[in-house]
Amino acid sequence: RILSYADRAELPKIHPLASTLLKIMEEKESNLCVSADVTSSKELLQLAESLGPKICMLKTHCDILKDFTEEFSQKLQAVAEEHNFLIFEDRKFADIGNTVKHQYDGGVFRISSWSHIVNAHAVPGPGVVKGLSAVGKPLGRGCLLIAQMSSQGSLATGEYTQAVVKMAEENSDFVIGFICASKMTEKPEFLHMTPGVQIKAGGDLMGQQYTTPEDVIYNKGSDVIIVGRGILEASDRLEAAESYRKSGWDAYKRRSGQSD
Ligand code: UP6
Repeated sequence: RILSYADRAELPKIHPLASTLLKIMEEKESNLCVSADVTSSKELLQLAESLGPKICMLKTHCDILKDFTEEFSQKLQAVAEEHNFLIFEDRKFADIGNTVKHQYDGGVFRISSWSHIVNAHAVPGPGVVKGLSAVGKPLGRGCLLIAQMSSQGSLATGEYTQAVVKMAEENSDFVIGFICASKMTEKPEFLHMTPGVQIKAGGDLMGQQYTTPEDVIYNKGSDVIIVGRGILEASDRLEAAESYRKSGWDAYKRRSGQSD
């Protein structure tokens, strides 16, 4: 039997943002993060509005939008508040601290102004976390470190993955968890989020590999499923989102011993 999301939200050492997310998950009965990989800001806002009630988090790639504006980012924040989900900009920062500080805070996107959560590769060493933290920590933001990737031939394995976990544990004032395939640490303060999820296992033609919500949550012990094309390419996106939400939630209930 494992701690429930609600129990983990109350842990003494929990990061406030992780606690917020865990409470949202429990309240909305959703461990689903939709990956809103669309190229028009209007479509992204429509997605956020319609799928908002089903999700705990919405993941963006702001640099694939053809028409990103500050107004769009303000609208997205309003929808996130309305439907009670967090925004995760999947920027995958991977440079020296001083550079990522500017990339996070500045440029056209001003990511720190609208995204609750960002992520980073650990490959530059702890400086990348220091740089992001300098911007994000005063704003109450949080960061995920990429410990593993879903793509075929990923180099983020073995000792590298272990070193990422250590880096997260040493920076728990800003790092709230991992992008990973399975549970990385027994420390229940950390959140595990897994991309490469579809109802049917398989992959795409560019190395993506899929596992099922059940496998990710129940067998691998992750916390959040990240789903893009499994929902975006469905004929009815809302119905697909509900089916992923239910699969993810049922798997969590089984894993935490709250059902049979
Ligand atoms: N993503 C992965 N694998 C990783 C890390 N991130 O797929 O290891 C991201 C992709 C995409 C989403 O950038 O936005 O998760 C997965 O989309 P999909 O469900 O359509 O494959």
